[in-house]
Amino acid sequence: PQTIYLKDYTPPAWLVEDVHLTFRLAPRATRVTSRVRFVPNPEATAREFFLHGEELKLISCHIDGRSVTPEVTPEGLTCDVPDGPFTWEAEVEISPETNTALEGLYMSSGMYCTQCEAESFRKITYYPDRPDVMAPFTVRIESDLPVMLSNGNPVAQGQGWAEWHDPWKKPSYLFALVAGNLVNHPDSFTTMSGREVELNIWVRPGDLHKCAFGMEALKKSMKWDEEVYGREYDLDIFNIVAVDDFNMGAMENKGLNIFNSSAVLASPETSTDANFERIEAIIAHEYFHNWTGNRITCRDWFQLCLKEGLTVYRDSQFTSDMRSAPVKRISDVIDLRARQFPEDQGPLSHPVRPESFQEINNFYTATVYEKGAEVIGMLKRLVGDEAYARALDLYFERHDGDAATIEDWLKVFEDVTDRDLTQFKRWYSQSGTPRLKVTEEWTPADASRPPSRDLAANPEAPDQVRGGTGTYTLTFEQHTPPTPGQRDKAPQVLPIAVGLLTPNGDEVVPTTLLEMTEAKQSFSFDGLTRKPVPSLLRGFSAPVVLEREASREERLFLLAHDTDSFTRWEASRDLARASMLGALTDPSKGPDRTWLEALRGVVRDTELDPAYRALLLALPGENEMAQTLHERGITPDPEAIHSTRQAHLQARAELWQANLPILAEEVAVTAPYRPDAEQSGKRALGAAVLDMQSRIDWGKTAARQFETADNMTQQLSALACLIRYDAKNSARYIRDFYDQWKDDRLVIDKWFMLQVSEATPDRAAEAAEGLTQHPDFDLKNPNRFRATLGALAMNHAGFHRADGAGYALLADWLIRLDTLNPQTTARMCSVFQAWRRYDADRQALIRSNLERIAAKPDLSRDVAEMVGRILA
Ligand code: B3K
Ligand code: ZN
Repeated sequence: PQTIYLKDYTPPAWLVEDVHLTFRLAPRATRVTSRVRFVPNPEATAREFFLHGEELKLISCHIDGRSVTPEVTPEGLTCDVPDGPFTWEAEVEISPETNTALEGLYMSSGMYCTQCEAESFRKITYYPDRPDVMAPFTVRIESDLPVMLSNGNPVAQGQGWAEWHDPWKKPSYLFALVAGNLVNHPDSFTTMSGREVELNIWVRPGDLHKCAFGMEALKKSMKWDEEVYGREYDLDIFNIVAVDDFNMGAMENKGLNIFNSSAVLASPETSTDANFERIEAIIAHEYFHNWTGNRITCRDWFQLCLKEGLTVYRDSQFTSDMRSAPVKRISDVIDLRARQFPEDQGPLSHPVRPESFQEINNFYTATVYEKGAEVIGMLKRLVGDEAYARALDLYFERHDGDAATIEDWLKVFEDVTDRDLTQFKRWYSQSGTPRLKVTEEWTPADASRPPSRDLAANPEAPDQVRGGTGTYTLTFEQHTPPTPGQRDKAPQVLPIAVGLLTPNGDEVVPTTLLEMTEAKQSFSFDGLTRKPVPSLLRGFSAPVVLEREASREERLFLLAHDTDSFTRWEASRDLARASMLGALTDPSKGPDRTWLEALRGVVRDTELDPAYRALLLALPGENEMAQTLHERGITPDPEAIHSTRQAHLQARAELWQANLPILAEEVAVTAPYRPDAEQSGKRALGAAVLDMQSRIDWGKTAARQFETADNMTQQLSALACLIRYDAKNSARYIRDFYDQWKDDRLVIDKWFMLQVSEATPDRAAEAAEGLTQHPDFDLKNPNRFRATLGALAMNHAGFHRADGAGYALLADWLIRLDTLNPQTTARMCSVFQAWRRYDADRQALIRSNLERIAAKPDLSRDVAEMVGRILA
C-alpha cells in the first residue's frame, strides 16, 4: 500500500465551480449522474486531470457534451481535457445494499444514507475527492421513499423526487444524502440576526419519542455558539438523521448531520445519564463543526486536528457551561489517560498533526481529537481568554471559506498577541507524552533581608505569611521518551498552573501560570514565612505525566484542603494508585486505611457536588493501573491487578458500611427524572454507594432497585451489581431484562455489553463467545459488534487471561469483520496496542494472533496498516 506524506502536498490542478448530482435510488443499482464545472487552478503547477473513483461501474462520460473514454484504474480515472474551463458529466452505478463497509452510499434498516469523510465520496462518483476542492452542490434525488434529504436548503420536490441546493461551497467529504421511510421531530430556532431556522430530527417511526432531548441539545448548542463564539447558523434548515448502522458517533455533513442512533436517541426509560450527557456533547460537537470544519475546512487530511481538536475543545467548553466545569475537566482527564496516553506511549504514537498515513481513517484518534483539544486549551491558557477570543474572531474573519492549515491557525494567534509560536508548534509535530519531574527547595527566612514588598502589600495575603523572607523554588525537568520515527525530542512549551498552600490550608499563592520552555527550569516564590505545600498542574494545565512522589501526608493534606478541584481529585487518585501499587508490589500489604478514612470524610461532605464526590470515589481502572505499572518499569499482572482492585473495593465497602444508608438517602432523587447535572450527579454517587452495599448484602438492595427503577440509569446500575454480587440469581435478572427490552436495539446493546464487561476474568471470553451465538448478535452492526467483542477488550483481566482465550476470540472475529467492515475492524485492532507492556508469554500470544490477522487473504488496507504499526 502507498504511503501519503504531508511534505508532498501540491495544490489541485483543477478547481470546481459547481456540482450537480442526480441519484436514481435502487438497492443494488443506484444510478448517479454528475455534472461538474471544472476551471484551471491558477495556483497549480501541473494540469493533469485526475478524478478519484473506487468500486464504481462507469456507464458513460462526457466533456462539454462530447463522449470521452478516460483511462480507469482501481483508484480513479485520468482523461485528456481542454486547457480552459469545461463541463464534465458522468454516469455511474453503485450498489448501496451490498455496501457493508458503511462508507459511501449504503443502506441501513431500509433507509439510504451516506458517510463520505474522509475519502468515501469517491465510492459515490468520480470526483476530486480532497478537502481543498470546494464547491456549491445541487442534488436531485429520485425514489419512492417519502423522505429525501441532502445538504443545504430544499429547492423543490414532487412525487418521487426532491431537489436540494447548498449555496455554501464545501468539500466532497461533507456531502450527504438520506432517503427513507422516516418521521421527524420538528422545531425551530431564531438566530441572533432574527432568521428563522427549521430544525428536524429524522428517525424511524418507532423512535419518535426519543428525539426531544436531542432537539433541546441542538437549540442550546446553536445559542451557545452565538453567545460564546459569535457564530450564527447559515442555512434555512438544519436536519439530523438517526441511523442504526454507523461506524462512529456522528458526522457533521453541511446542514444534514447523520448520527449513530446511539448518539442522538434518548428517553429516560432506555438511556442512562451518561448516554444523555454524551448525546448532548455529540450534538454540540457536530453542530459546532458548521463553523470549525465546514465554513473553515482542512487543506488536507494531515490538518485533521484543525477541525477536530478545535471542535472537541469547543464542545468541552459547552459541556462545562451546561453542566459542571470541574467534573467535566476531571472526566476529560480520565478519558485522556485511558485512551490517549497509551496511544502516545505505544507503537501507534503519532503527532497531533501526523506526517504520513496509508489509510486516513486510522488517524481519527484520541491524539488528533483529545490531545488536539488539549493543545488548544494550552494555547488559551498561555495567551489568556481575551486574546483567545480575538484570535478566534480573526480566524473566522480571515479564513471563512478556506481550506486551512495549522500554520494559518497559529498565525492568527501570533498576529493577535505578537507571540512567537515556533516552539509551541512542537505540540503539533512531536509525538509522545512529556514526563515532568519536579523537585522543590525551601530557603527559610533570612533575617538580614527585608520582607518582600509584593506580599506585604497584598491585602489578600494571609496574615501569617506577611513579612516573610523565605524562598520556595520549584525546579521542573521535562523529558519525552522516544516514539516511533522520533528518537530525539526537543523541549516543549509547558503551561504549568501552580498554587501554594500554607500548612493550615490557606492559599498563599493563588493559581499562577508558569511558562516552562527549557528542558530544565526553576521558578521561585519569595516572601514566605513557612514552607508551603505545592498544588501542581492545577486544572491539568498540560497533558503530561507528572513524576513526583509526594508523601502520603502531603496528598492527604491536598485531599482535605486543596482549593483547586482538579488537583484535589488528583491527590485522591494518587493515594488510590499508591495504595494499590503498594499492595501489588508487596502482597502482605492491604489497602491504605488512613486514605480510606480521609476519603470517607470528604465523600460525606454534603457541601460538595455529588458528581464530584463520585469521581473522588472511583478507583483507577485496571487498564490504568497496568499503564501506571508499566510507566514505572514493572510488568503488569492482569489477574493481580484485578484482585488487588477488588480487595480495595471490598475493604472500603466494609469500612464504610455504617455510612452507606445515610449516603444513599442523601443522594436519593424524589423529583421526576431529569438527565441534568444535578440529578445525574446524585445518581452517580448513588451507583457507587449501591456497589458498596451490594458487596455487603449480596445484591439485596440492588434487586429492589432493579425491580422498582423508573429509569435506565438505575435499572442498569442495579443489574450490574446483581451480575457482580448475586451469582445465584443473576441469570434470572439478565433474562428479565432481555424480555423487557428485546425490541429496543440500543438497550439490547447495553445488555450485550454488561454481560461481558461485568463477567469475572475467567468467564469473560466465554460470555462474549456465547453472545456471538445469540440470535440478536449482528456482525454487520458496529454497535452490536462493539457491545460484544469491544466489551471483551474492556474487561482487562478477562481479555488478558493467561491462556490467550480472549486474544484468540477477538482475533477470530476481527478476521471475519474485516471482509465486511474494514474501518470498524481497524479501529478495534488498537486494543492490542499496549501489548508490549505484558509478560513474554502474553506477548507471544498476542503476537501470534496479530500475525494471524496480518496473514488473512485480502486483508484491508485499514487493518494492514494498523497491525503493521502495532507489530513494528
Ligand atoms: N468528522 C467525523 C468523523 C469522521 C470519521 C471518518 N472515519 C465526526 C466528527 O468528528 O465529528
Ligand atoms: Zn468532529
